[in-house]
Amino acid sequence: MNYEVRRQEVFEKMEKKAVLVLFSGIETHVSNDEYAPFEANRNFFYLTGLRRDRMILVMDKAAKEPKTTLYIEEADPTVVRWTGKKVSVDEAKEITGIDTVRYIDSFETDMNRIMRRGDVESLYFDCFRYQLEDMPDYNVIKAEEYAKKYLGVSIKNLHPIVAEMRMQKDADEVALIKEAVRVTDEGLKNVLKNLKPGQKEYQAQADFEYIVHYLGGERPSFATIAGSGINGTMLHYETNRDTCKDGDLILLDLGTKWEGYCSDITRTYPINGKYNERQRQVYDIVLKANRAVVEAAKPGVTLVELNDICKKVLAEGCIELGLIKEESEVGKYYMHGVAHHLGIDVHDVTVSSNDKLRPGAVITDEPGLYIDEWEIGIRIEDDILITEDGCEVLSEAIMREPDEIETFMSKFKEC
Ligand SMILES: [Mn+2]
Repeated sequence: MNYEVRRQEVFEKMEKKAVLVLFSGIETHVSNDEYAPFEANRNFFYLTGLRRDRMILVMDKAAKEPKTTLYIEEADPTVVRWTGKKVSVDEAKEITGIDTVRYIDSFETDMNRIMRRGDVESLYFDCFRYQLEDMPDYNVIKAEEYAKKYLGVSIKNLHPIVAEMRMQKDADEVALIKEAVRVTDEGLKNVLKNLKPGQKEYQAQADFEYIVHYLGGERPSFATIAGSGINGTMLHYETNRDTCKDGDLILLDLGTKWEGYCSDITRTYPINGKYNERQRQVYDIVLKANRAVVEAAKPGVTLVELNDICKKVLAEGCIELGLIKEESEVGKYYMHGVAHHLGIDVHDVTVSSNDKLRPGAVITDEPGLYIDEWEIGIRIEDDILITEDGCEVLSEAIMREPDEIETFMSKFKEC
């Protein structure tokens, strides 16, 4: 990964007399001595390749020569004994390409020295907040601290600058998403090999997640959804405690995290190995919508337009099945968007859903129909890379044709 190139782009987009201060973050306390698994600030990871806590990236554009400094924690032998190795100065230099790496205890003094120069007019922090009612992120807390400490210096938000960059993936990033997709494919095959009436939804989840870990994925990229029967109609069902019944479908929405990058795939399988007629009719409509989005996905198109194309196919299908009379009623059976960006986050940064897609964008393609009265929930989700003149389905190899799925399942039926 060329983190140097990314930082250079940030330098160019920053105002002239500005300094960027970006924290990787600190662990979130759960209770007693338990901490939530650490997740580094995504923009910090994007600009450095590092994902540990207590690191700080400082990019000083106001200095005579623009200067980048990385601060890391010094390895304390006692802490290392209990919690494992820390990144060393040499490793940090090697990964990030930053020449100046200093220990974190000199950060405050260094910052004071920079601010005393008197030439810094603005400070950039990652001020992103998903929802205002969320607990403020560590970077937001720090931004507020500095705003109070250095009155008269304006606080700028780094997030839109990096978000814009993160929306187009480079070849290295695409390669990582492809790996995440490949592991997900293997995981889904393992689910299919074992799927049978009477098993629990959490067992399908376990069959998938075993492969994720066995093949070296970091972890599932989000809480695995394994919803059988009516549970398949609940969009973010993740209880996974019910029994898979003969004649029902199971909807599996899942993914793998691979070196920081996510896949996000959904497949809907017949628990007993065969789709019944009605399930197949609904499945074919959803598949048609999935393929229509693949046909339409290219530079210049927006996520909103892709969703309109998807909705039209689903609506026509629902009219044919007698579920609705007019296209406008399709919202009764399809209530989410067909696509979102995918990358370091499963729902990756998006400046606006009305922005025209550019080459390098990686998005999902996930039409679905959720028919409570028939206890049928079907979603077919693929991951797509926008290319110069169209798109590449990164998950093309993951079985989605009903015949192919049935044939595959029949090979593993107990005789
Ligand atoms: Mn998705």
